[in-house]
Amino acid sequence: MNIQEKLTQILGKEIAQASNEEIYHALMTIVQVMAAEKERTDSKKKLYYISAEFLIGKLLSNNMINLGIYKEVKEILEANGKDIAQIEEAEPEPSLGNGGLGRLAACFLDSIATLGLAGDGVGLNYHLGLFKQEFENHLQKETPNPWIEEKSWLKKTEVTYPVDFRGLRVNARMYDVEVTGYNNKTNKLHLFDLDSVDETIVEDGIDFNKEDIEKNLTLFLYPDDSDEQGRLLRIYQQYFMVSAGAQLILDECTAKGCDLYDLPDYAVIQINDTHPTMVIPELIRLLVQRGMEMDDAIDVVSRTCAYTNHTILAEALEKWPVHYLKKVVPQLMPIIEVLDDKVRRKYDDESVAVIDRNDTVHMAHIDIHYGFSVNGVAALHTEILKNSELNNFYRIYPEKFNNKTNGITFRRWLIHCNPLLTDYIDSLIGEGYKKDATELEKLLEYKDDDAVLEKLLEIKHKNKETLCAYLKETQDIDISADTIFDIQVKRLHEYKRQQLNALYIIDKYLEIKAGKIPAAPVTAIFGAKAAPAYVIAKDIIHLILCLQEIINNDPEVNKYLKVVMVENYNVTKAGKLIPACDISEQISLASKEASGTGNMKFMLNGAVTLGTEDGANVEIHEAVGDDNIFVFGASSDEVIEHYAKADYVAKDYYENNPAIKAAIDFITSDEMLEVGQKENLERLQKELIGKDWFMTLLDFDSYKETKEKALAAYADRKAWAKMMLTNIAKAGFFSSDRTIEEYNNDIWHL
Ligand code: 26V
Repeated sequence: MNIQEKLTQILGKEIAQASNEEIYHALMTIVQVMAAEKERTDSKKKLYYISAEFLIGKLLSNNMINLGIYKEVKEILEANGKDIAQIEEAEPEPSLGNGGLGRLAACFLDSIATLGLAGDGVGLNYHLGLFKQEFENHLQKETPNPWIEEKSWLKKTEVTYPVDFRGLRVNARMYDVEVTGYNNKTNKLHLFDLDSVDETIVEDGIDFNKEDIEKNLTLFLYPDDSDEQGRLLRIYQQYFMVSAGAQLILDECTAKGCDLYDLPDYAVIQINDTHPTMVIPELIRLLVQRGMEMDDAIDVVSRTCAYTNHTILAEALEKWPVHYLKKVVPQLMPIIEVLDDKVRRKYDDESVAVIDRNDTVHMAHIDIHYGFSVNGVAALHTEILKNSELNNFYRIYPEKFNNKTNGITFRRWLIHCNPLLTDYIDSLIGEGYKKDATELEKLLEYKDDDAVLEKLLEIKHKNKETLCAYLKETQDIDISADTIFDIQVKRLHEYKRQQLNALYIIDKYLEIKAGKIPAAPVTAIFGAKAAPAYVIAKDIIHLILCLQEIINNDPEVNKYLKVVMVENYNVTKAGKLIPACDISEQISLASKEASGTGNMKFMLNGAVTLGTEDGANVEIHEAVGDDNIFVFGASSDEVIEHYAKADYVAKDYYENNPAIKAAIDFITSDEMLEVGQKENLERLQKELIGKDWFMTLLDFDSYKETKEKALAAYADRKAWAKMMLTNIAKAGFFSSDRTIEEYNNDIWHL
């Protein structure tokens, strides 16, 4: 039966007569059957990628691309008067991640399956995911984001494992999502859940009783952890995930005939940041329970686990007070104490201890001592880990440290999100690049071909028009595709410095008001969620929303400058924004952004980066060369030195730089106070002058100067198109297929 017939049969009516929801569900059935029929990747040794987040995004179109039926389905739908984009709208987006770390895990699953490697994901099935962001009175408001429908991509299994907490035993049930590889076999994402979770306990925004573990365990991703109950709940979630995951791993290995002493020949566990760290003591506990000596168990587990570090921000490195762990998972404490004791006997260095003098357990330290590999996620990041942040560990275990520069899956971030560009690239260099991304370099042959350059500009313009229509429809915002689209989308964090971009916008606004008309009109687009308890981040959102209100409604200014804050930025919206971008803002304080992956997505879609020498920007710079990127700001060495000497004083910049002073003063000007909240704006202003921990003002001048250069360069359309082409051509290195090949060659050995 062909797809058209199958579709009609499932629908029980003509396609033209069916609703978008009906078609979406019918296509889901077709995809699920096809995926289930695909061969499972199987081999003696298997990878378990364990992660608290998998930001998989909508699945229908991606699965259809990977199964090779996307084009056919699109045409069938068209022939019946249906638009595939409208069908996609019917699918809710699972929001099982915060940002880059979770999205990386999803890209990795796609590449692992595409490369035909045996590797499954292990995580949690949060019913309400991350919160949904709404704007009210120019402020972020959080609401629940229910995404699991009656019929969904989740397949309930009969597999359950008991998980014990102090005074409470629960049953973890496994749900599976098929992970289809591009023209290859399939793997699975295992998401554990609790049957007793009750969504009705959520009241008033995203508040709920944090103590009712049986009802709340997998309700939300990372509930607000600003209070003790929230932090305890996080430990409950983490242990639930790793205990069920560890039991699954041991079950699968024993089923394959593994003698548990040979576990490292059957399983490799990649620990995605410190959130799943308890898998180490838990596995040790389970092995001892099954009769192994403690020392042997520690040795076996240490040869099975590998750790990825995703940040050097001190406040993000997890540390749990011993009394928290005793309260929730007392059975792990004796094991963690043994792990600490072994370290203390060998190294007389407090800084590498597992349990410190304040009775706090350092999760990353467990991973480093009791895992066989430690990797950073971009070259600069790994160097910083080795030379400063984790230097004391590097000196003990130099052989464990390695770099794996992040990557992105081109199936989603080019083929799916940018069909116009994809088809055009296909017509120029064939489709080989879809399996071997470095083939994109063949595009360089066309860098002096006027017709090709012209066509790239035309495609970009069409994508910008599509975005304009989308923003008009979803947020009733009017912007023009004939302006420069300057985009910064990512989680809101001071180190990412959305506030630097906002200060530039204020500066520009003041210049226009003073009669200095810019050469080219710009639309500054933001998208960002702030953690519910992160006060200053929410103040920055407030600032941007107020600027949007003031600037877009000022007829003197809005001809030259507009500001858009996209509501509820997520994977789906990223797919609409990225193909339409001219200038990609990657302006974190050097040394702070471990890698960034949005930077790669923008580059692949022909945007030019305006960025600091931070994270993977450094490697993007190397790949495209000085002429195809706009780099500014203090270097990571300079920044690290400022922190060491504690010699950065924001107030000096405020007092001595008139442009900075004017922009910061504007935050609490009468105009701003008319639309915004005094408390929020004053707090942010005070923070910028009095603290500015992430050195916004340090880079203001060089940011402004370099941004002006980029905006001016845009005027020479042909030269700009050449930069676009070079960025696309050099993006091959940033395919997650390359990253996964490196993980496999150096760490997993599947
Ligand atoms: C976590 C937290 C938690 C509490 C307070 C503040 C804070 C700040 C940052 C984080 C980030 C945790 C780890 C993370 O998401 N890292 C991101 O991983 C991406 C994939 O490797 C990488 O591209 C990003 O640069 C990195 O920030």
